[in-house]
Amino acid sequence: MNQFNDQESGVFDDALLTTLGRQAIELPSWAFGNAGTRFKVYGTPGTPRTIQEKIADAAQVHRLTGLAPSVALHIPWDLVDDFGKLAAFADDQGVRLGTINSNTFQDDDYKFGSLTHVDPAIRRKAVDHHLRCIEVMDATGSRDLKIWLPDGTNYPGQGDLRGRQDRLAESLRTIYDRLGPDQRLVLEYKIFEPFFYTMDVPDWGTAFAHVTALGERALVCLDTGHHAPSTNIEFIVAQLLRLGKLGSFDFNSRFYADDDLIVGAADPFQLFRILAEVVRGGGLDDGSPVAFMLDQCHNIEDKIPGQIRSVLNVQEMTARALLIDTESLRAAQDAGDVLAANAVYMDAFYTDVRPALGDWRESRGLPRDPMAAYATSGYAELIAAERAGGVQAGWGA
Ligand code: RM4
Ligand code: MN
Ligand code: MN
Repeated sequence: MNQFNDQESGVFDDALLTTLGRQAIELPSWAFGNAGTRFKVYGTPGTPRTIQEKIADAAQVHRLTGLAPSVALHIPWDLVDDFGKLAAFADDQGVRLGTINSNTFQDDDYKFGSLTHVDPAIRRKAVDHHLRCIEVMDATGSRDLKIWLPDGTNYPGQGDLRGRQDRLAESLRTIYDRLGPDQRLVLEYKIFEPFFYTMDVPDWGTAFAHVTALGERALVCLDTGHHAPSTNIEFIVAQLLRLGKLGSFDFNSRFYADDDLIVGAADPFQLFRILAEVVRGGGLDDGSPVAFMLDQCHNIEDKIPGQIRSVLNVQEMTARALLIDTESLRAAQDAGDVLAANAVYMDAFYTDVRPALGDWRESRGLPRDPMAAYATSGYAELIAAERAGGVQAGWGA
């Protein structure tokens, strides 16, 4: 018997359901556009042509799961004349606008760096782009500015590694000082790509150093696809939560690199371990500073069901993580009983929570099986017909 789940009846305790009820997973606008690899981008019937159509599709995910109340924007991909009007449109669709993601990875001027560039004019241009993103946040009411920098080098000797860090710190300081009192800066790290010798924010330690220097409203964004193979990601989660500097997740899954596949699809046990540390570290507590977002592309699968599957994967592994019998686990850990402690952990992971989650969804007026509900909703056929003309949105447009 564990503290959340009456094994005999197989139902969840109220404490678990209250925690699940708080869960919100933000969807990326760019997941609804056509994506692919550098070899080919595949189209899908009904793919959105505008940010408004992306928001309408994201709203279907929330309507069927109750898990995805906000949509992250990418600037300039989702640039519009009136963000206040776009926020009102999102509200009409039953969702709100969330994280604003900057983009310095598609401008020729940034070939040798953006916020780290040796030329102060280029750095100023990159800083100004981020100040424009904050203006968007002011209009949308967004809390988080997400900065993922593509800055890096391809060859030893190409750049002064320490000088790049100093310029980065100075640029981030200018951006951070522009934030409003309720706004945050989340700095995302990535071990490689687009550059292969060094990235200027390659790992959690570098991101932690910079956000610690900036102040309390600067935090780290952990993208689950941004680590070297065999990295213990849940250790980073535990450490950043312990240090009070885990701001957000970009969830996806990978087999080889930053594949941006459906979260949990490659390794559901890793997702469980990550969420177990989130639960243990208070990341799902009321008032937690941790934001949960998907950062994925759907290259060959339909986008809306791909996003539904993703948020359900996170919910299912969260429910399993909440089933860990923490009292028995602590007792076994303190006793040095390795196998008993591992058994407590695996007992929760091996619990099939889908029937209980189905019951819970029905109790909240949601479809028991959101994937099946979408498949029979007719929405896919509707948008394929409605959007037959026009130019489908690509990953970056
Ligand atoms: C990067 C990183 C950023 C995302 C871009 C599109 O690998 O994950 O979060 O905005 O991709
Ligand atoms: Mn990301
Ligand atoms: Mn990525």
